[in-house]
Amino acid sequence: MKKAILPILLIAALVLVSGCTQGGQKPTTTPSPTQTATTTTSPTPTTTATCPPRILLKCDTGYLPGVETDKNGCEIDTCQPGKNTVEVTSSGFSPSNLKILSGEKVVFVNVDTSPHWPASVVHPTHKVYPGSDISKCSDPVEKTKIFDACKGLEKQESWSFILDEKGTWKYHDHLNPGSTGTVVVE
Ligand SMILES: [Cu+2]
Repeated sequence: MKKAILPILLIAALVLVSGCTQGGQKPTTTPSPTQTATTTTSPTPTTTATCPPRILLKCDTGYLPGVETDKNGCEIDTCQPGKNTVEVTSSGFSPSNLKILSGEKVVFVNVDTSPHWPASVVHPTHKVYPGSDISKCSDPVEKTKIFDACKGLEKQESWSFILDEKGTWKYHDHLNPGSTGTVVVE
């Protein structure tokens, strides 16, 4: 009996071993990981590529930030003259007629390359607006209370004045007395 069982056990053991080695090889066949890495990201069409980048503008005294649309439909940031801003150009004051309420401030900005000197009429004494007088320009305190820039404004320089007195007030450019403008204070 013993002799007959031994070969059977040996064969059974061999089958088991070979079965184990075969089965042990199976896990070595790694699953193909190529299925997950195939999502193609196509670049989205850039419809805004032609518009320049928006920037945060810091506007000068007398100007307010605004937005305009150019011919390409792009929004562009701009600085526009404020409600009571008078630009001084080579051809005069713009606007040359301004209507304000008593106590409001008017800002004069020289947008010309040569200097301009806004001041109350009448040239050369500048005494029409109440309290104004060109002789007060030498007093550092008094000159802040008169309708007179007391100097030529350089390019891009601004000067502002609060008008409290109601009425129609004419002013001029002291460096070019023929250039005049009007502020109506209501
Ligand atoms: Cu003058």
